[in-house]
Amino acid sequence: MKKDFLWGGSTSAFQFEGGANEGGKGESIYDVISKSGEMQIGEVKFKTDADYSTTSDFYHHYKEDIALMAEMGFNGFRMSIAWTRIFPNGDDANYNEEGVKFYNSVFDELIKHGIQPVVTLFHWDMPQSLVERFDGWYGSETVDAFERYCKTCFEQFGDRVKYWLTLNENNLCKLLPCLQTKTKLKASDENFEEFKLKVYHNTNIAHFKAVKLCHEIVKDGKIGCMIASSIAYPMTSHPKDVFEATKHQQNKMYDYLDLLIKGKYNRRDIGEFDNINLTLYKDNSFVELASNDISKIDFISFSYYFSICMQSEENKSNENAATLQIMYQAYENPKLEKSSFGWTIDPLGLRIFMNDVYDRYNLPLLLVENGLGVEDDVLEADGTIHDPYRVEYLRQHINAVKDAVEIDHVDCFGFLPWGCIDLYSASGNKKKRYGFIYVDYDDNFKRYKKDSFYWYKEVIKSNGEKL
Ligand code: BGP
Repeated sequence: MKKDFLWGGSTSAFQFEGGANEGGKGESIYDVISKSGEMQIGEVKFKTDADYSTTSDFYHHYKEDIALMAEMGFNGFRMSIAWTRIFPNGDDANYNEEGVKFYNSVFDELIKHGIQPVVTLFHWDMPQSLVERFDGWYGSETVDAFERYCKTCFEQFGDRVKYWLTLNENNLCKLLPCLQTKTKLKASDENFEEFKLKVYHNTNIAHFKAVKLCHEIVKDGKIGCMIASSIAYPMTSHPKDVFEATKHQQNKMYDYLDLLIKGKYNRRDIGEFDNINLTLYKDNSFVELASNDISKIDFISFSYYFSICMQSEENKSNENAATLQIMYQAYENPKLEKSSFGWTIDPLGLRIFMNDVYDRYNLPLLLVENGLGVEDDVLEADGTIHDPYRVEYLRQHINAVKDAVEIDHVDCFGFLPWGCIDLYSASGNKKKRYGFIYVDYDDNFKRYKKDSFYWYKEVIKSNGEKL
């Protein structure tokens, strides 16, 4: 691996930061979820006991956490900025000084320890006030507010933060357009298509505006998109299954990347707009913004956890829906093992994806989410946590990245696995843990080093040689 390869970990504000009632922070949609104890992903509503207002309390533990990261040898750390800590209502007249001060301290601390911050501008925690007033991303006012928020972030932090990511996993926006809106629609609702495409289009304007601003404001700054990689295999060699798998990858990944990188919607997306006579994509200001070189990303960052299988309805050979069926309408791969959460374990799928996406776009890659989330970690009486399953998962996946880089010559410049210090799951589960560091939520958020901590430290020290 290259000498300056970024080794580290990854988090998001709403899942890791806590301190929701401090420092003048405004309410985000996750604070509302914490209060109501109810969450909705797509059309599925469920109860959650995850209190996102505290989570792992990075807000008060950042110095200790950054020292632990430095001890492991991190030279990169992905986090997100909580929009509501900078603008409590999303679009206030002035930014919240306390919020800016908090992130200044975090970035200073990271730089002091030789850790390069990689910052996501929007990791889903939409200001509740924008949801109430403008229906979140459905309203163009939200895009304007986002632009101002980004400008503030670049101006305040751009002297130290050189790697930026725009919207987390926005390739899933068309699948889950109501995640950050007040309106909740079912896919079968009459106006769903229109709503979905307007939300999608607005998030894309927001993305391009952020990229442009970053290039204008941050000296030597690099900005990328962040996508959920979703490698799909055909269940059999039947052409209909192959077609389903191909279609999935187009719809869920490549149509989106085509827009961001080529600067215009591809024919399938245009077909969707045309079907309901929406002409938004033809607006001059959009065409100009999207096609301008200054609005083009510098790299592609992505998450990778599992692969899925697709099959055609008429040719069904496997009735077992994957756990992620709700989202992807996918099926279990009979050839692969699964984690206790039903996610397939497929390191080769990671290498396949990296090759595919690099062949298509020829842009550097940054892996910003990967790892094994389980409820199995046990804090022993002596403060140790034995997690060989996590080491095994990561060993296999780091090997896949190495193969992609060293054998296939893919340009990948970092590995930042998810939840390097335990945090709350995005789907309301506080017991699912990914970290090298255990957080005791029942005892003042105390931190403990897991066995994987010492293993990862050696991996980093040897630049990926000692696995
Ligand atoms: C990604 C999100 C993260 C994170 C991760 C793991 O989709 O970007 O926020 O949560 O998935 O998923 P989970 O939290 O459900 O284990």
